[in-house]
Amino acid sequence: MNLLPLTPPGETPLRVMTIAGSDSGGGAGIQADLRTFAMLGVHGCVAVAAVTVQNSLGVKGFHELPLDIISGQITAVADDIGIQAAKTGMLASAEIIGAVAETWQSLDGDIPLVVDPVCASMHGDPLLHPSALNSVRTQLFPIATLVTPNLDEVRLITGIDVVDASTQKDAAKALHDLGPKWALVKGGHLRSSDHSPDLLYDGSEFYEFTTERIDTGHDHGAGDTLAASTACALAHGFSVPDAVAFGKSWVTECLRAAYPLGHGHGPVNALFRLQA
Ligand code: PXL
Repeated sequence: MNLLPLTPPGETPLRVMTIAGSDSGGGAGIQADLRTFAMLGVHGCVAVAAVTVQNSLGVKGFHELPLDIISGQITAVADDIGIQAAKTGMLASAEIIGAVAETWQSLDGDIPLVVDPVCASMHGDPLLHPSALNSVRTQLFPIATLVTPNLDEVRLITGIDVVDASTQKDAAKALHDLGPKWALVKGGHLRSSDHSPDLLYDGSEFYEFTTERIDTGHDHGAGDTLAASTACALAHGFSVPDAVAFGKSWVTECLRAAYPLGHGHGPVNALFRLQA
């Protein structure tokens, strides 16, 4: 695959921020985002929103950080270091979403923001209080350049059960109606057994992305890695369709190299280029 342009040694790379949750098992969340940022040659910055207690078998609990600490991380970095793109992941509560949205809107410039509306872990453990869904719709989506829900998140946010190409289009329209510039409906296990069709919509045109499906039991962090790599491409000035195409190809390679870890689900592997 083609990688993103790299920065010469000693020069400052582009800066991309993740506003998300920590995964103690290292597979998803901030840990996955930083691996992808590093492997794509950008400088990763972090606003920790919550700390999860988890391993490969599931999430045992989480602790939310104080709102001023979350907002403070974002403004401290933006005011000094500067960021060219960001992504959100696990934001846990309506209060955190409100603080992140308000802080984001106070920043100078029109910085691309990828919103991955994380609601639950792959084991079904909640990562967002159900009472926060309305804040996702009314506060988080309107500030997004791109939203990247999976099919479970689409159902929770829009009420639409995506079962075929037509309902996938309906969902893309319903998501776009909530205010993001672009909506990506990730196909997951939809339609075909060896391909994973994702549908991107900007309010007027549909773009379909079909990449090879990699069937692995180890796909922890796949959604985070797609959003993180897409944010890196946006930082480089890619158009949203080109950035999504790049993110899809990056996560496909990470899935191909996924490995077992612990007694449950292993993670996608953004370090695949460092291996034997
Ligand atoms: O993959 C979604 C995700 C995001 N962020 C954190 C997570 C998970 C899934 O478990 O733990 C912190």
